[in-house]
Amino acid sequence: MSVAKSTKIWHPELSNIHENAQVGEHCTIHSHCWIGEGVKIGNNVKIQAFSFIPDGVTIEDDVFIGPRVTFTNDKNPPSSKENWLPTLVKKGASLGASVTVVCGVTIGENSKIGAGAVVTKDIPDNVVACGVPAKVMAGKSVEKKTDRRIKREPRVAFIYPPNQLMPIETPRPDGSLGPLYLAGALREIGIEADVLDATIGAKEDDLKDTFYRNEKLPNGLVRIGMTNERLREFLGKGYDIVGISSNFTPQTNMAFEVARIAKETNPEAVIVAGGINAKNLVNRFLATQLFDLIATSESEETIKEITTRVREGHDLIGISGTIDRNHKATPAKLTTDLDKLPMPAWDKLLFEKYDQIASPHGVDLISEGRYAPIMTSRGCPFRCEYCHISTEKGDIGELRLKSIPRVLEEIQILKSLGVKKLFIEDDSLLAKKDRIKELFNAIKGEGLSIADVNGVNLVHLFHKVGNDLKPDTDYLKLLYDSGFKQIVFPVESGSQRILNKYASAKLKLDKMNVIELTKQAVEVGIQCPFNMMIGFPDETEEEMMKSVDLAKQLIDVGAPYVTFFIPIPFPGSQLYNYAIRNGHLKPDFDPDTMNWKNGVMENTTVPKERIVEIRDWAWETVNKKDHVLKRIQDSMRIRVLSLNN
Ligand code: B12
Ligand code: SF4
Repeated sequence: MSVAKSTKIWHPELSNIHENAQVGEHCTIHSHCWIGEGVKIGNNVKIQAFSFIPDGVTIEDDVFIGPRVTFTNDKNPPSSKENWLPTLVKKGASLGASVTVVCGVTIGENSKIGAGAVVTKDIPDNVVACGVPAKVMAGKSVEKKTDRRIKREPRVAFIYPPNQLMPIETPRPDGSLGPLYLAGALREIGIEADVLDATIGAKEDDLKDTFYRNEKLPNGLVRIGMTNERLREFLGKGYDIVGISSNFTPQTNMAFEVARIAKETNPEAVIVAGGINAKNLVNRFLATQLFDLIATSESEETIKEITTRVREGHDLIGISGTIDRNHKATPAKLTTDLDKLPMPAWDKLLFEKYDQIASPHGVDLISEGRYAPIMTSRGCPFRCEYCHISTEKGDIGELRLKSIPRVLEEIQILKSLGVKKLFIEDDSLLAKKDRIKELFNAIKGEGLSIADVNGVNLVHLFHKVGNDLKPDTDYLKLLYDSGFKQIVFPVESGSQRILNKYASAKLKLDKMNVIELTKQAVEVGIQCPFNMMIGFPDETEEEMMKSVDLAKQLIDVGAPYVTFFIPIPFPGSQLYNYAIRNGHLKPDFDPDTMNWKNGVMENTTVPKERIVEIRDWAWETVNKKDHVLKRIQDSMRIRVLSLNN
């Protein structure tokens, strides 16, 4: 432990001061105190008996901590360390006896907290706060006016950055839901934001200059979407707030590029990033010095708060669900009632452009009419190691459902915009069978086609017959009748050990006969391609072969094709934490390489080069020749289109 010599610990044998804690000069620590790993305590700090100060707490100089003061560091205990939130007590603050501090807050300079208070929010400088939860009773308010005050309504743009792909990858347009929900939220406070999917471009852009433009980048990837010059022109309209969505790690540098251009065009603009990737690479994002805030959660409320602050000329300190430039985190408020979410601003999607590019989710070049993304729920009951949900339990990973009337209302809006095909983007669409039955019975008559490529878990397609689990044919029929012509089945692996260890044991191969399920689905009329994953850190070749064998059997009974993915340890997943801990991934990994067509992890049981070989061999061996050819042709066709244009 690093404790300055001038510091007095009254009864060292009765306190627990972790060896990695730092305690400055001239402090006093009374008996029975717990000071955890990584705690930082400045100079002249007084800590009275029985205080609990865990990892994540920083206490600046001249602070007084009364007896029995309790700090916390975990909002949803027990959760893993990455989810813990830091707490800061600023210089000269004084905490009375038995104060409890809920983690993730800052207690301002020279402020006093009355005995017994429970601090749940930031406390400004120079105030007195008391009560449960602690409220400011006296002193000045911290909310400083800034020179950001503007005389008109703030102009806001949400940008989905251009994409950079491996040359063998097929580009797909990304009419992402995130920016649409955020624009919908701002509508509720009277602000019309612009939404730009930079892979497609703005109204005046031609697809040949955006989606069908292939620019070879020095990193070996191919960039699709608007050029920097066009982005500069677009951002030159003078936005006060530029929100950048970053869900995908391989796109990280594209998000930085957009932020750099936004900063260059308007140095005064507030630049905010959000999305699964941004929140999990927050240090990298902030290290660029380009971002004012990183959103750390679902942000419908957060974006309203940010915009209101800018509108009123206030600073950006302590906005819920953000981390600011000083790495100060303010917890988000979780939206549990999804019916209260704003309506996504689908009308801001440039449908006439998407109409020219069929399927948003792959290489389906035959257009089935206008499509749009929709979500009927958020979160998932499972927690697969390779998915961000695995670290978000107790938070946005929890399954939350929209009511049936709300979903039907959304569908009517989409129909009024000419949408014919819904892409359901739920993490786990079928999780509540009765609800889905009710929903799909209601949708049946709407004449829509439906596809789902993400959120189907096979367990929900079985039902109990006596003591056995059998494919639920009536359910499959209902799905078909409601418009589901294709469902991607995520079998993930032919090895039960791999399924148990990495995929929430969500499939029990001995109890759920996926061959039988495929037969039934095909009979009902549902096309069911499968996804497999091979190349987990400790997966053996033998286990991979089990997946290949199962895949062959699935093709034999009518699956149109099976895709083999190599698991990528995406930031925010348990697999990422595991990979970093066990030397499969370096903490300073290059996000440009985090592509599922690559073997990314080092020191795996089967070396990554061999995994890539097996993946390519498996794909060609398992799938029918005409499918393999079609995939290559489709992807070539897109590339050729772009070359011709
Ligand atoms: C739908 C979806 C898709 C769709 C559409 C993608 C798209 N562009 O929208 C399709 C099927 C195409 C897709 C494909 C893939 N996907 Co996907 N997909 C999702 C999914 C399930 C939902 C995304 C979504 O629309 N959410 C709903 C909206 C409302 O939420 P949101 O975007 O997160 O936005 C909210 C907040 O994040 C925040 N926010 C977001 N942006 C911003 C910006 C600002 C300024 C602020 C303030 C806040 C903010 O506020 C928003 C509103 O609450 C997510 C998992 C998830 N639950 O997020 C995975 C996810 C994004 N996909 C993932 C992956 C791996 C893939 C694929 C690589 C899979 C594959 N093997 O092919 C491909 C790659 C596609 C590509 N473009 O390169 C990973 C990404 C991991 C990573 N770090 O890279 C995720 C996180 C799932 C996982 N495994 O963990 N995907
Ligand atoms: S079932 Fe899908 S959404 Fe749910 S935790 Fe697993 S990978 Fe994530």
